[in-house]
Amino acid sequence: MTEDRNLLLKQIHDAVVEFEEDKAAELCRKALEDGIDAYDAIMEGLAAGMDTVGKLYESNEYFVPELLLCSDAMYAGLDVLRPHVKVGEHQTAGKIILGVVEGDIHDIGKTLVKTMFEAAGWEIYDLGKDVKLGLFVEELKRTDADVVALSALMTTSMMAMPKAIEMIKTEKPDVVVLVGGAPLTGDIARQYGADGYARDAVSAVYEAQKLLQK
Ligand code: B1M
Repeated sequence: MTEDRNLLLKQIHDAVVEFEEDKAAELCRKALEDGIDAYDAIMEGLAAGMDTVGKLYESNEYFVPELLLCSDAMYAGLDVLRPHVKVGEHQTAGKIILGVVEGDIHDIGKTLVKTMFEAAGWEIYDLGKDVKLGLFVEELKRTDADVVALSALMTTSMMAMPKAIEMIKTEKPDVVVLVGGAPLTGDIARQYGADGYARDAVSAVYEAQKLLQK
């Protein structure tokens, strides 16, 4: 059983790496039929596949066109799995604004973060990617959200975060600002003035919840 599970997750991984969009979706449906937890299939299949893709990119075996095709395969699988993701049932939902900061178009991680908040019953205002900093403030004024979540995938784009946090806190000092993305750490988040940092999509929900309860 464990072997079958691991084989299927590996096949999902491979479908992303080999940019086989239809196969990725089909295998994800099979994973659900076989009773594999949707979140595990996302993380151990689809996200693990993107991780390998990243390594192939770094070693110059894959280039931008391959990355885009792999992202399409990963999204095809995510569309199947997303409605089935379960998070702890005792969460109290809130309102969250979510976006990738300006200059950065990497939105796969942000989409996973969104998925987890959606599954936990939060009201989400997704601003997408390459979001101008002022837009976070505009959306905060409009929605009076409890949390603003900023994602960045590049060491260059993450430098926009301190400015964004300052602008957001000026508008609403008690709003919780959460940051995440591969180049960030808890230390950097603190230096930037964020209230919290999460290293992955699941802990983002728990961190937001914890900070709101403070
Ligand atoms: Co590019 N890219 N990319 N890329 N890309 C990276 C990020 C890079 C590290 C590759 C490399 O050089 N080694 C590098 C950045 C280097 C740096 O830091 N300075 C890079 C570069 C340089 C670029 C371009 C400049 C390339 C070029 O055009 N010359 C360009 C950027 C353009 C721009 O943004 N202005 C570019 C473009 C692209 C594609 C469009 C082709 C594609 C993105 C497609 C898309 O997102 N729709 C792409 C991809 C796929 C990657 C890699 C291969 C994979 C990123 C990814 O999706 N990972 C990446 C290399 C790598 O990571 N090894 C790379 C999977 C995803 C699930 O993980 O996003 O980390 P991640 O999300 C995690 C956590 O970080 C966390 O939770 C998620 C899941 O648990 N998390 C949060 C994320 N946000 C969070 C927010 C939170 C909490 C947790 O709270 C708010």
